[in-house]
Amino acid sequence: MFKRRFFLGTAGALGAAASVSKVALAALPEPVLQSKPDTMPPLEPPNGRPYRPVLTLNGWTLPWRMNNGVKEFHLVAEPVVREMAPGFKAHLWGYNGQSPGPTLEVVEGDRVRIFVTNKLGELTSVHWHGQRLPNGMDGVTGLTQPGIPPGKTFVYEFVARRPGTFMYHPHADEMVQMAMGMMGFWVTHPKGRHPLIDEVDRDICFLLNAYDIDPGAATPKIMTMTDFNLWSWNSRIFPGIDPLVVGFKDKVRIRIGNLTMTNHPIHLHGHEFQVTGTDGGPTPKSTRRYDITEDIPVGAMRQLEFLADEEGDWAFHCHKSHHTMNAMGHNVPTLIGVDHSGVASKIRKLIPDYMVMGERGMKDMTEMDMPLPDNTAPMMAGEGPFGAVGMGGMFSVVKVRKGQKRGDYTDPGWFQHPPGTVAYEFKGPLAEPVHGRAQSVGAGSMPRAQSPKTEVEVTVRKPGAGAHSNH
Ligand SMILES: [Cu+2]
Repeated sequence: MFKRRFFLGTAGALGAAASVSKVALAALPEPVLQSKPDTMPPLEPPNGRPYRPVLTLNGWTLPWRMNNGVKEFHLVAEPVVREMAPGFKAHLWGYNGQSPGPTLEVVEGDRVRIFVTNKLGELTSVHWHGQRLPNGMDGVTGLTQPGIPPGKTFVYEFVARRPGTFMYHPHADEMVQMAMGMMGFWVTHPKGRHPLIDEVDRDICFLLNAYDIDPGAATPKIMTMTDFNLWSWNSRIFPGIDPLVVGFKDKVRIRIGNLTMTNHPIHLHGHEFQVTGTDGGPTPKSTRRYDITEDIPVGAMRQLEFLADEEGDWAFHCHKSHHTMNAMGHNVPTLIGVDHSGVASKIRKLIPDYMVMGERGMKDMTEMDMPLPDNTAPMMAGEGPFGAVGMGGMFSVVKVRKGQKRGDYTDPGWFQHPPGTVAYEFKGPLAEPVHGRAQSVGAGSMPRAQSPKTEVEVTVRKPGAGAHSNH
């Protein structure tokens, strides 16, 4: 009797131990990590309400676990090494192995439980930017919750009440944690047909972010307010940003969130889009107009939608020209039109790596074999089918292709232009310039009160026809 009890007891204890560990495992979904900066295919929902998933540019969607009808995710805030472009790795902070963190995808009405484990050396929290939720789930350290201490895990739980495009980021030491790359995307799909949300063939999302990393260094300078030198999409810089691959005649939605400290006029070539959604949700149809550039304010999301009905490789970029360049010194005089032939070779005898910048413009730099410090992105790069593209930062290509199968985002290569449809060189004789329009109708809006004794001419350095023509 005693013996039997003893054995039962042991078996019971073992069983209990086993079930305890199972419960412990069940309580916390195992964190899924990502080690690559590649664009991962959309995550088809294995359970729950169906939807057509998004593609995260140079990113991925976090798998979840269903637990009694609740979608459970596990985010791990931690230091990460992010390859921002081939040959250039940055030491950032992020979630689950990458910066930005994984995209969270749910359906309107889903009950969501997110475990957040803090593997940083300081407090953090996660704010679910744009969500309707109980105040205590809003993730503002000190205001709606204590910060998550290092090594601890907090649980957020709420119902995804409205469909749309959202973001998440810390609300704890934001200046440091966001400058270090802590942010992620969130998409809530509508639970059925929605009058303002169209079904699309391609749904692509990414965040705008910015870093200040000295050439040769790997860790962002966190005190920077305005003078960032790396303008990135999902912590990638051109030419490291993947193309946006779509099929001919596809309806395409691009969702963009801005977590930098300045606005970005995002510009698409060859098509007109409509803004179908903002932070506040889907835009009323009466407000929609066609456009080709949309300024994305700080802390805001925009959904751009267009019909991809022009084949080709279409540039897609921020229209601030300094945002399509990578790290560079800003205190560089404009030397356009200045002849410095022979100067560089003299200086190079003293400073072996010296080169003169930008005699004919800056693009020459792309094609020069300039030695770079280790772990530095070239200021301008990219090798296109017609030569150097000379870009950096927030630049990519929308590739519109016939025969690109639904769900296939693999790079189809360069566009094969039909004969006679590429700009070409004119080889005839050049005509002499004529000053054709002699009579003007404008003379300023008012006479000026005082004039200088002699006329002043601002000296503009223009490139001459020949290298020595302006001396
Ligand atoms: Cu920009």
